[in-house]
Amino acid sequence: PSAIYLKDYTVPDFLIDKTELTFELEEANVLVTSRLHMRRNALSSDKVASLVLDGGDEMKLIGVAIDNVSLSADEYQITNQSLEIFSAPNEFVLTCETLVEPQNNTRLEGLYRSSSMFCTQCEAEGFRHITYYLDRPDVMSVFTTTIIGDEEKYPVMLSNGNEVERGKTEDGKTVVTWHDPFKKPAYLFALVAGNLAVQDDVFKTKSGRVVTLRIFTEHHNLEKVDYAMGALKRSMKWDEDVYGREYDLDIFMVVAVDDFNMGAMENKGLNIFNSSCLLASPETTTDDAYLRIEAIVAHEYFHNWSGNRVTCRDWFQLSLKEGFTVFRDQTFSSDMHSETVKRVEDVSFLRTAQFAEDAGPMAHPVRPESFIEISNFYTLTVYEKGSEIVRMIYTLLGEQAFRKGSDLYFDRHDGQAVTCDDFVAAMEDASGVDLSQFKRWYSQAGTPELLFESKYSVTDKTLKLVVKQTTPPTPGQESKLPLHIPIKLGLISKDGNELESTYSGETAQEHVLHLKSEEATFEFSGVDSEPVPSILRGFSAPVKYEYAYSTEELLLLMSSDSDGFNRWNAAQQLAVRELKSLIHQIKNGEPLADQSDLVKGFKSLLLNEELDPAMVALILELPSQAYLSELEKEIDPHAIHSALTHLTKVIANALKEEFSATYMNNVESTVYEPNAIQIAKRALKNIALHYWVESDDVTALESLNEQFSNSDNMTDQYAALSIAVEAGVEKADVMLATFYDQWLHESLVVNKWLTLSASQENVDGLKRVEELMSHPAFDIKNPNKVRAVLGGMGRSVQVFHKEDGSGYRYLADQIIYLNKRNPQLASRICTPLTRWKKYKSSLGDLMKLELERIQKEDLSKDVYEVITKSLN
Ligand code: B3K
Ligand code: ZN
Repeated sequence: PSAIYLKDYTVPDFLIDKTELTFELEEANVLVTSRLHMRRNALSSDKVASLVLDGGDEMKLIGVAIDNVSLSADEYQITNQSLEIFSAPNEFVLTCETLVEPQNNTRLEGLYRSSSMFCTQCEAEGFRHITYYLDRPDVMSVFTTTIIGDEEKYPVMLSNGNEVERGKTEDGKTVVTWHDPFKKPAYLFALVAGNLAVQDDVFKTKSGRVVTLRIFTEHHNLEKVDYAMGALKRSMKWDEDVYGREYDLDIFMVVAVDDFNMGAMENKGLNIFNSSCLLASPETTTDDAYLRIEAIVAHEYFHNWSGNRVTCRDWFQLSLKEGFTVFRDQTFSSDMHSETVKRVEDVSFLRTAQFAEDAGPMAHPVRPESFIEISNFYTLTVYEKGSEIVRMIYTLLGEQAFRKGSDLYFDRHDGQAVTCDDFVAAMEDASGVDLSQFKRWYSQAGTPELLFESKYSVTDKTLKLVVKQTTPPTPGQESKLPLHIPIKLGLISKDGNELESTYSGETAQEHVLHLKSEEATFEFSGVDSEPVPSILRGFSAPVKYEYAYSTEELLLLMSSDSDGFNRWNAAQQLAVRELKSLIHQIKNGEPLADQSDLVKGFKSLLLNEELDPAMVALILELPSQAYLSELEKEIDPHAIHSALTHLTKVIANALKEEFSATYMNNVESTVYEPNAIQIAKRALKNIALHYWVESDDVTALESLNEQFSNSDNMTDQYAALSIAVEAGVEKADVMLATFYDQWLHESLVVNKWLTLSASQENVDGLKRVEELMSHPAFDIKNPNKVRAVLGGMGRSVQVFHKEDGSGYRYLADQIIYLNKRNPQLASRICTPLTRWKKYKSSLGDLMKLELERIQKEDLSKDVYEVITKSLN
């Protein structure tokens, strides 16, 4: 396999104005006929005669014709990735007939079957597995799709756009034709057929058009779509209010499928969802899942403008649509719920997972310069860091200019396939802000590191803040240039008040500093007393930073900072310090500290009833194993795990009474609703229960049992079960078994059971994992189930990181098994092994051995790229 490069981009030699597709659905195969209205691209400099179309080797070409004249075998050539027609006219209709076998498609890209239905996944390069095509996003075409099938088996037959015709064939089959008036790249094509139930609704747009909304599921799931429907309507309204974007077709359809490689897909007018990201009911869905469903429904809907109406020129520009759309969905969720809570959750995820990616062998810029397999680049960097870039532009421009910029972008590029540079240019043109240096964020990989030092002068009442920035080297990028980094900052007095200060002529309590050079000094005057700086408020840039806060200063920020994000962050920093020193003690066989400065801070949080319970719950949560791993120079997973367990116990024992009282005070008797107030109370109640149980109080165990057995909602039941499993309480196994028996008919709940069962800490846990993988509830063809078990196993330090390497070997076996069957999934589950260099050598060496073993196989492009880059 070889890499392709952004620098080699050229415009397509041919264009496809119209695409007419016919699908004849049969059980054994599907005959696809395409009629492509093509012409030469006047902008192409290449005047070669031949036309090269993309196509996968599992398709069978039945016939090919130009202007209805069949081509003979010497007029074209098929390779395993393309169809070359040696001589093509300037303008013509190309007809292709291909035969595909969806029931044998285990890769879940192109046309495949999930349960009994037909469905598609075409992004990024799946369409070429349906028919030969110019499968690249800058070839945009108007699609008309006809589906022919047996009405009994496929009463529902859907494609993009509006249904324009319906009839019968001579042999009694149903024929449905869909037409999508908006031109689009093939990656946005979709087809669904099956015996599905539907829920209808309507949305009236701001200009008064009535749009039909339809959510399709398998019949037994129909009662689980209400929440998604509500989320969809909220998203449509929000996009009108906040971005002025109205929906553009008469119908918007969403379909839930069980077998899906990722979360969901924004096909024009016909979104397809992994059922785990769409279906919800109080009894089966946790609060977190409700919030995720709302965010994903919004994300896919928002793509209608940021992605579909304006799309990407090439896949290197993926963040153009993904980074922007993540920013849009994050802001939406923040507007629907709590801004601070949402920000904390997003940053916590970014710092844990994206920072780790940026420090690993797959590190790449938000706009990558090369790739072997594009599927590997649907990454946290492209999505989450990409969103942070858009957020920084928002910070630099301010709300109004940003809106002007987005209006200009949508206006200027409607119907086009464009680049990240075009996005930035629209922002610059609308605002007059110079973003030329800022654009380095798109091309430089790695997480920048900032070092802050401050000096206060009592006599002048000035504060000098010295900031240095560096970005560590990443594969292929040895040295980095300084970035333009917006730093939002406030100053807090020692008694906890916000201080005013004057910076660059402006007097305010908060300033945005522009760090552009490797080192800069910012001077604030009129600072009445020596302040504690509140740095990087709201996490105004995706960077790591250091400032030598004393413990007292962190406790002060934790209780008094007006910036909620930084209150949380101060608690995190304190916890990280204590955990790091515990890790150190563990590694050196020293006795472990049995006191914690966090206790004081946590106690005042628990006793203060004025505070937002959601914030308190977040602050009480210790940094995760994964986040601590990211921070460590050399990861010793066992030491990190022991440190976390120890600190949890210290806090639990010191605040037993407070946790039990907090638990009791937050037990709700009202009917479950996934609203912000209830979610917050449940979060606080359940983290209190977690500590309380860890204190080994017998009454805590009674409450745990009671909550597990009698909750009317999955959030509380699952919280009780997870706490039992994590704390290793005696009854954990019995509870797991009870849980399975209760929910064995609910596949999505069974997945949660698989995860928890696989994550149990136990040195012999691998046996359990093996049992789960051969359990009747398991299905290797279903990516959710594979991720549930292997993801669960990955969380267990004693199973995955067992010193004999058996955990790594087991994961490698699964990668090898899935490599050809589902390359996208196989490549994703490689991630934990790719970080081998960061682990202490006794573990890292074992991981490396497994990577080398995988490398010897005949690898798919997906797995090949990840394994080779990791071993480099
Ligand atoms: N655009 C899709 C992701 C497609 C992934 C292809 N491997 C979902 C989303 O980001 O909205
Ligand atoms: Zn997306």
